[in-house]
Amino acid sequence: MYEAAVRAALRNLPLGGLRVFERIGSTNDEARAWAAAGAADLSLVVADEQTAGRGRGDRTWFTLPGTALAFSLILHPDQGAGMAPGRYAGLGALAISDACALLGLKAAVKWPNDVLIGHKKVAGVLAESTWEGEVLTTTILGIGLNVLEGSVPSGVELAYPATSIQRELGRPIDRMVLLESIVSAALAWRDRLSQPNFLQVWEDRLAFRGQQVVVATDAGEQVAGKVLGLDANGSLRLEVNGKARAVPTGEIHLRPSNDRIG
Ligand code: BT5
Repeated sequence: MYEAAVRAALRNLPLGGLRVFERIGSTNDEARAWAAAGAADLSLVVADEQTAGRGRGDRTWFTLPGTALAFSLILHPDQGAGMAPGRYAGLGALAISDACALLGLKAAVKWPNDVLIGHKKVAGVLAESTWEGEVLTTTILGIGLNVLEGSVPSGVELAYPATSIQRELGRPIDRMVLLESIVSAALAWRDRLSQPNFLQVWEDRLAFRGQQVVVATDAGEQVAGKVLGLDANGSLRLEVNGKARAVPTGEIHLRPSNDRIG
């Protein structure tokens, strides 16, 4: 039933292949294994529920059945796009924010990989790349989105306040409509990944632009500064002590420095 609905929703999109699961560990893991076994460009893995969904590092991403979207798109970059691997998290975030805009919801991108509505996290993006030497061969673009009310994890401590599309919209919405909308926006942005306009739009949608933030790396370094924008690789440009400094994507957390996020 779930699979039939997914296939019907995506039938007009030029996907390389499609695998649909009622329940899976992580769609990114499935996509990575499929890519290693020769999956075509633009192949997609979709699951109703994840039992071992992943965020960055060793963090967990919760995907409860019947409520959310979890999927991973396999991208084999051409050399042009391969020059900008840091842009992939942005690609996912822009596609999600486009789909939100179609519903009349204004979403902001908390660099590098979260999508916020009203300062609360509604979606996360996990872009994982595979390299052969210097050449980027595959990027798995994983997207998790809280759609219905029940998707917002309860009883667990989250790194950031969370919300769902239903909560922000004030009414439930068909997950399949959103799935089609996000995947089709991702395909469109993928063709524009190397263009300056891609960065411009990503920058325009950045949360906390012009504000003081603290960026903390998993290595324990803390960088405080004002958000200026992005550089060509998708690194965050901060003004630190009057000087511009680029913070590359990686194991990084960003918070407004006054911590007023609710
Ligand atoms: C992310 O990591 O936000 C990336 C999440 C990517 C999930 C997708 S789902 C499809 C694909 N398959 C996977 O296995 N993963 C991808 P990060 O910025 O590290 O944030 C993780 C943190 O978000 C967790 O430590 C929790 O605090 C919080 N979190 C977990 N589940 C959440 C949810 N459903 N809604 C809001 N916050 C959540």
